[in-house]
Amino acid sequence: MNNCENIFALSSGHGKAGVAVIRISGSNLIALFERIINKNAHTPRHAYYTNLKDDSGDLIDQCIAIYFGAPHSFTGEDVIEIHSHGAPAVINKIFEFLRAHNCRMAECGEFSKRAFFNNKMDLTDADGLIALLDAQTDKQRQSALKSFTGHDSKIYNNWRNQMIEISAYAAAILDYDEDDLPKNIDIKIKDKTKILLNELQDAIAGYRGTRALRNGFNIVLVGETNVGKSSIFNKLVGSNRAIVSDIAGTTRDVVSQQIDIDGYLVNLSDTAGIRESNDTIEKIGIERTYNEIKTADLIIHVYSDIPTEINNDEITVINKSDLLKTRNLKNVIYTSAKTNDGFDKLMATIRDKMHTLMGGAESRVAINERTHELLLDAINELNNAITKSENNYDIFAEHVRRASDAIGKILGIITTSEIADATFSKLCLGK
Ligand SMILES: Nc1nc2c(ncn2[C@@H]2O[C@H](COP(=O)(O)OP(=O)(O)O)[C@@H](O)[C@H]2O)c(=O)[nH]1
Ligand SMILES: [Mg+2]
Repeated sequence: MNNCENIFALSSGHGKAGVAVIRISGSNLIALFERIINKNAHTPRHAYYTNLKDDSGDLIDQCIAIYFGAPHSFTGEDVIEIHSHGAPAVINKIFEFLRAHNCRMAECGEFSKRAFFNNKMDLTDADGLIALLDAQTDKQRQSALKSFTGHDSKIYNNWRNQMIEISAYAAAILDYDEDDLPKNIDIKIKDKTKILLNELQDAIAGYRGTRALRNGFNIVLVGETNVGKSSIFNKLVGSNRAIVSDIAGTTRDVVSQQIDIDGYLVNLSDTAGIRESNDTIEKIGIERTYNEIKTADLIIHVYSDIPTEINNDEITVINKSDLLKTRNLKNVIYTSAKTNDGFDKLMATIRDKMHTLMGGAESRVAINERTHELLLDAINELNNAITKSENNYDIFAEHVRRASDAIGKILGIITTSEIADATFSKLCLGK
């Protein structure tokens, strides 16, 4: 990567807006900044009101411009922010001006990538930033912000430092006299490794919860045709999103809607009723129902009469309670999409299950697909160190060192440019 290039991007949203923020980053932007503010001197972090003119002296717009000198900026380089009026024509004209002044349009995530290479953030912070920019609900915002402001980075760095220390002591056992080493160091490092292994295993046990917190809690409505799944779905999302009809097999595709429950993002899906069918399209729909079930965090199994079996991992609902004479089953919720009966209880039960899975995840280290794999690698190596090294401390040291490498990759301390590229390309232009 060429750090000397000056890059720019629209950092605010696209479309008509009152104000647009254009950000520029580069290794030396003082001359450009003073050209923008029409002055021969400047104070960093000071908002200048300026009539920005192009090189033929025509006014482009009245703007605010701020200069952040390296390293005290988002990227760690010199950064200029131009706050202009938000019209696309103004933005294009400013882009033209910047191109004429030795700047080029940034690639996706290039600002963050520069911040990463200038040690302004590590990869777990970048993961947090990606999640923050995607946050739709308050809980997503809180969780992402925690990662972005270094909560995860601190935990991973702490684990890695301990592993490096253990590995160094293990390697020293063969090289140094017993008297030169701390007493019982062999026992101490094994104990420490076991504690670390437990901590990592505990973190990975929270993967489902942290994933649901970040990407949404997947609730899937399943059951036979005509039991009222689509009617319940519509009640829960608060609109007539899914088609309701007394014709069996009406819902033939998965209908999904995102809703916010207590600040948590929930992906609610209505599915095709499960039955034997010769209809090609309905069969595809039923296949999709099974796929949804695989990724579900919670299944609401809907019946309209006595259930064949009750699975305690699911919420069992008996709908059309308005048509029932008796309701004596335990561990089921009786609802009526017609009279609204039972919906308070259904919502309370959903909330309960959701809080159980995600509430605990809020204090944990965030894990995504990338970090999940690496965390598993680290666990595997620590496990090998404990169970497979048979008092050979060189082998023990090597396994723990590999575990520390896996954590180093999570942080991006040990990285190939592909890993960094994959992370930063998820960030949109201007970040
Ligand atoms: N009486 C009564 N009818 C219902 C209730 N819920 C749904 N229905 C009716 O049952 C039929 C099938 O409903 P639908 O939601 O399409 O079922 P799905 O096939 O499981 O999605 C429709 O005619 C609905 O109006 C209910 O609670 N009581
Ligand atoms: Mg339906």
